[in-house]
Amino acid sequence: MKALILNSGLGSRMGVLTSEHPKCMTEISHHETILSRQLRLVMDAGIDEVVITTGYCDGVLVDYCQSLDLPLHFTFVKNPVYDQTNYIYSIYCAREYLDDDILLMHGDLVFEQEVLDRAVAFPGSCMTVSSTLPLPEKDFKAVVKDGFVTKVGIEFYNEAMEAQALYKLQKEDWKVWLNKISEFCETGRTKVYAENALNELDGAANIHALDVGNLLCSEVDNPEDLAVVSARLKEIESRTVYMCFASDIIHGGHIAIIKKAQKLGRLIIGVLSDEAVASYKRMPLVPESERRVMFENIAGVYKVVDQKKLSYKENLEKYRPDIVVHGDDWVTGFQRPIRDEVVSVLASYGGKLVEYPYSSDPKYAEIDARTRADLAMPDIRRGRLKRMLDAKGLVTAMEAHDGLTGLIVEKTVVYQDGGAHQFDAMWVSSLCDSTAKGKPDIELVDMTSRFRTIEDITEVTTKPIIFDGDTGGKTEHFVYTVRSLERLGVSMVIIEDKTGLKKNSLFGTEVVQTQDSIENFSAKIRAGKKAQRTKEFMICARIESLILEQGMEDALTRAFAFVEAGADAIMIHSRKKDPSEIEEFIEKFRAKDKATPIVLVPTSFNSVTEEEWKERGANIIIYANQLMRAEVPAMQKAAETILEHHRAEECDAMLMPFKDIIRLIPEEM
Ligand code: SPV
Ligand code: MG
Repeated sequence: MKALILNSGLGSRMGVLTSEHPKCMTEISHHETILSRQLRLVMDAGIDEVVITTGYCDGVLVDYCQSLDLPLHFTFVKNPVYDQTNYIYSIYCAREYLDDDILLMHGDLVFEQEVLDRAVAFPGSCMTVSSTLPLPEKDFKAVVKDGFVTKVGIEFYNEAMEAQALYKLQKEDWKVWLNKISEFCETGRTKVYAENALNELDGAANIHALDVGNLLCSEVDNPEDLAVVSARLKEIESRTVYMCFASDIIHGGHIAIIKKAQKLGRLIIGVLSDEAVASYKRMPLVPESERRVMFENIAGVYKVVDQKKLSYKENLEKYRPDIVVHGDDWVTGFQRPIRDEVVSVLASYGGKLVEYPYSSDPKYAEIDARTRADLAMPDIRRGRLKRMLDAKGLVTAMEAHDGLTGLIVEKTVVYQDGGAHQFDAMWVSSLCDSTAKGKPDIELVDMTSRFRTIEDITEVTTKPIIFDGDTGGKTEHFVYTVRSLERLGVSMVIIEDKTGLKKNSLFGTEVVQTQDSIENFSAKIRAGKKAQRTKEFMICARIESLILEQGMEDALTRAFAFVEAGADAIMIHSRKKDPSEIEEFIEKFRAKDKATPIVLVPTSFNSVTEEEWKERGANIIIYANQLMRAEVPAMQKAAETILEHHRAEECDAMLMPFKDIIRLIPEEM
């Protein structure tokens, strides 16, 4: 497509403003003239061929265009009789260069970007009109019938709309009109508008009316027009546009939407906090502070701010952007409540939501898939638990004892309040790992086998892993375990302060269990920390004092001693239904230690919500065995039903079709 800009005229109504140059060189803002603005917008619309008709002060105009140093190819065509003819003749002079789709505009037209974008994107030929502006007395009006412009001139009032000489013309429509223009000029009708020729076509050129409503699209005929248009531009240029980004990788799709948004005004980018990103998709690979820098360095971004929550409300009320830009993917689906809130906040102050089609380009999906694959790698997976703790304050982990349960923890999502809720991490429980193998939870399943379980899980998932290390075994063995777990990409090992034949804590004092001494256990922690090679791996000390009824004081003394020995976190356990002893422990521990993460396994004391635990000062909530306890009765019931009926038909209703189970399994890693 070529742009054709008509600049031959005298512009005499501008007075002294056009004494030394053509009207199009009049300044409309402190940094732009009518022409330089037109050229910038034409360029942004992807057009690089510009034909300019000249006449009055043609040398000044040509020099000016060249001085702008734009990556545009110019063709200047002088109308030698510009002072005796109208622009119909200028077009005629340029006809040999106009063998393409044409974006035709008068040289004194000032319009905003959206007007041009809409014209260029319009599927057929079109002329810009406004159904909302009053009909002007002396300027162009278009007669519009069934959406088509049938006549253009200053004399039409019936079925007419205010119209501006900005056309996007497809080659075939333009050819019909240009032939008529030639016919006019060759028969001496050169003092009329080019539209007089159009009016004789009787609809042979299919020009649609493109209604741009109140968007700026005005010609500048005199100093009064100039003042009005300059004021409108000032207002347009101070418009702010808001977008929020959760992405940690910027690809071409993001840049394309950023560019579109920048055309609407000064772009403010909200960078979604790590906590909010983690709550709706996954812990970002790149932390918030780094993501800020990424966006700050994109050319033309006006400001980068933090967006703490998924909800835009706080930032919209603070920055009051004129426009919010988003992909149209949130019109349906779980983000809908977030969008609804944006719409209502914008409505409260007259802002507007602009949605662009969401790019489903497979190359962006591939980038996403590659990022996910990276998340599974040991070095990337290991550090994420610590970062999540820092970002979210409270992290949840669900038990996984094989690849399939790992996939359930990885993929189960519940959509609530515009967010997607999922588990942050996986717990590789000694109880469930042993039970899955039909063995008691007495450190009988050896480390080699336990590591195999971890590998089964890591092969198909990406979430961080907390490993139940039982007692950690002998200190001399524990140091090897630490290194092996680091290599496997595990984020945290929890070891309990018991010794001898360990039994599961849920048996409490019903079985013989021996608590380790503070000295021995502290030495084990110290040795583990010393053996550790990666900086993010964590060793958590689990205190069994409440399970073994040794009292609160003992629990607290041990907790502080183990932190002193280097424990990165403390797990306090209880098998009481009543959460009060755990609450008391947290309160007393937090009175002295505000920072060390507290881990809980609320299997028995399960009435307290995650939010309540967070408020009290807990940091990791482990759901230690619920998946195993859900699968065993379901399997038993299926087995019994088949035995009762001597066939499988009755059992079918309680089973999931295998094709649904298979959906969980990744096709390729
Ligand atoms: C496990 O899941 O193996 C645990 C937690 O150690 S508990 O069973 O509550 O002791
Ligand atoms: Mg255990």
